[in-house]
Amino acid sequence: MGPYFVGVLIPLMVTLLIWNTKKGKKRGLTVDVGGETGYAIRNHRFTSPVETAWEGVTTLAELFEYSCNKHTNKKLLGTRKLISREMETSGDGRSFEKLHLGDYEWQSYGQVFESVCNFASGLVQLGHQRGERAAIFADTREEWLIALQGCFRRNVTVVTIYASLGEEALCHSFNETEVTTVICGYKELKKLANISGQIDTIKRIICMDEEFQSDNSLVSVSSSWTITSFSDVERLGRENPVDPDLPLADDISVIMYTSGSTGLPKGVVMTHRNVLATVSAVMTIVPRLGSEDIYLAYLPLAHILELVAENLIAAIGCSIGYGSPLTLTDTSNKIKRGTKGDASMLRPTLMAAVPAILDRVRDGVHKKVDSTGGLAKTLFDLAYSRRLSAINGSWFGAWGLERLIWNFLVFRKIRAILGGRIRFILSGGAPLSAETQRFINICLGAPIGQGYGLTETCAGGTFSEYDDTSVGRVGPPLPCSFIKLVDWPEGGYLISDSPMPRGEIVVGGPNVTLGYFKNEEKTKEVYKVDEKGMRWFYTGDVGRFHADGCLEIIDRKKDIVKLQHGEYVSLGKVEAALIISPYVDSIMLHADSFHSYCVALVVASQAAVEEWASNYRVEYSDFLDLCQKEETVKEVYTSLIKAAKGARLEKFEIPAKIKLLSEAWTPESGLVTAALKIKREVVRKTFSDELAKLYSS
Ligand SMILES: *[C@@H]1O[C@H](CO)[C@@H](O)[C@H](O)[C@H]1NC(C)=O
Ligand SMILES: *[C@@H]1O[C@H](CO)[C@@H](O)[C@H](O)[C@H]1NC(C)=O
Ligand SMILES: *[C@@H]1O[C@H](CO)[C@@H](O)[C@H](O)[C@H]1NC(C)=O
Ligand SMILES: *[C@@H]1O[C@H](CO)[C@@H](O)[C@H](O)[C@H]1NC(C)=O
Ligand SMILES: CC(=O)N[C@H]1CO[C@H](CO)[C@@H](O)[C@@H]1O
Repeated sequence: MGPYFVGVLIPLMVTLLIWNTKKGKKRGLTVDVGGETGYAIRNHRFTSPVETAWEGVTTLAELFEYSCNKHTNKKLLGTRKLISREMETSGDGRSFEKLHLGDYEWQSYGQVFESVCNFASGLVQLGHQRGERAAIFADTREEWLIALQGCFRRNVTVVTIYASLGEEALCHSFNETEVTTVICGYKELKKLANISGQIDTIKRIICMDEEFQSDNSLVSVSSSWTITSFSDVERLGRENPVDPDLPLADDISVIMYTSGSTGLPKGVVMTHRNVLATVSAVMTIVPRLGSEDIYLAYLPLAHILELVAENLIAAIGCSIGYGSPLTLTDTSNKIKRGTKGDASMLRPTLMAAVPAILDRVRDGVHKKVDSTGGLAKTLFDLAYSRRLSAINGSWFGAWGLERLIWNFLVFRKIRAILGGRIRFILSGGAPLSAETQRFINICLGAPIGQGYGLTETCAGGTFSEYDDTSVGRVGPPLPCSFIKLVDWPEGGYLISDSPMPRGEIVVGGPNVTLGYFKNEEKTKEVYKVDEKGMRWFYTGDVGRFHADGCLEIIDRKKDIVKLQHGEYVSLGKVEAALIISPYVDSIMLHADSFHSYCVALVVASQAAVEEWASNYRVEYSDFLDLCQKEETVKEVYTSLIKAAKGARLEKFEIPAKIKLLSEAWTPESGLVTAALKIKREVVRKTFSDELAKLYSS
């Protein structure tokens, strides 16, 4: 549920147009708003929040129909043809699935619209009643978007769930929303069959893959559920068309279950108006979004960022080509060697990414350059530093022959990794490090910015502008949002702080969602309606506003803990400082008001620790054994202290003791979210014995 950040890369062509953009431009302006006293900022171009960018369009269903009528013969959805699926065995005997994928096969706007109408009619034929909810539980693929729009045409609220959530969360979400129809893939169907006893509201399943028809193990559930294939639903609808039952702006479009960092997931209730406001706001702020653009879709559609992005792309006549994180580039894990990854096949102009993926691109390039060595490395380093200093002065002063030469000699090959035509990237999930942001700027040849939003604000929040080359900030408010900082005295953040006002970030506007499904208590806690009727969401994040009206996220309220003697420890800040140590893969600091000092759980970086062990001839049987050795713990601890000193942490902020763990924290283990953020409560619970031991010994 944490904040997520949106980064932007923009075409060189556009940078030309705004050649004369001045430094020190005001991007956000103060504004008078109601509600709690604070320091409020609005977008510099819009005095009141934007609600829709298309005249007369008030719902996502209308927007889609309008676009399909306008762009009938253009390509909308593309999926790669599967040529073959092979198992490959690696040196250590483990086997991996490798895919050989062919070219994209496209459906036009007109064809997709027909599928959507057929699906909507088919849903009625299957017996889905008015007022009942449907869930979409699947990886990102074209059927997902067709099902979504199909449901919208029948005013069916769609419940979405992260495909990576555990069984408990799944039961909870389906039970709470009393879902009667689930639209899923074969993989997800098997998961559901496992827990069929616990979800009794489900009556029917629509399966996107045909494999289920030959799976005998599903016989046991077919008594309680009717399972129909996606194509049969479309056929049923084609043969028995039903009139649409279109929703209104304030009808609920999606209930989105987000993987909270604590407890069970919460369903965020979004109206058509909410989502449309964000789609419109992004539309108005991104220049030159045109129908020639091609978007590579592979992030989870159950995430608001991807949902907004795909609905926007489909509204303006662009094409969406589907891929997956494991088949993205030519060297991706699941791509058969010698065949093309999604990006080099599609050659997209737009894509969304999580920082983890951009980090991986960066690391991959560095590794490649380092291993090549010699002239190539010297050339790369030189090109990089020349471009860096050019960018530092002004993005726009960076033109000319030299740039063209570097692009030709060095950066062209890097751009080819993502197909060579990328001009814009939306990046979500976590803050992008300044270093990666710069790297992507330089190597992809376009500025990248960041934005900030949450599921609760329907991804509305801030979005940095294309001509802003600073790093570490998330831009001014989107046109659909007001952003207000309010005092948080306990944390030591005040709007009267100098040189910049600081405080908890509160987001208001038509983008703010209705609240949490069936959870009035929690909703009341974080949503407030002011005397003018505007809804405000209290994010729990702490930020500060720069003089030009751009926001910077500096802390998270929940992550600040008071120690026994009253000192406040910002867990996130300390972790960010300590993770610099090369021995650390993941780290979670623990502090509470019963103790006067902090402790930390540290997941060791296997490569770094083993390298140290071999350098110092430390004997060990396996990695677990190595992590339990006192000398290893001591070595890692010493390096943490060094990192802490480097970041000038206070004594009470430095963990007094650590526990070294050998197993990585992955989304599958449930210890981190899909965006790789630590789930503190879960980690605390899982390692409660270890934590207790750290305090008792
Ligand atoms: C859409 O469905 C909701 C929930 O069933 C209902 O309250 C609303 O009136 C419907 N809207 C229209 C326009 O029929
Ligand atoms: C879902 O609801 C059913 C019956 O209402 C109940 O038996 C089951 O325990 C619930 N499951 C969860 C995970 O809440
Ligand atoms: C079904 O449950 C069994 C045991 O509870 C588990 O081993 C298996 O992995 C589950 N299958 C799926 C597809 O989740
Ligand atoms: C870029 O400029 C900032 C100040 O504007 C300076 O602190 C930084 O060292 C510069 N970096 C490079 C690589 O020139
Ligand atoms: C649901 C919601 O938050 N609606 C608000 C949208 O924004 C307008 C102002 O533009 C408010 O008046 C609504 O209350």
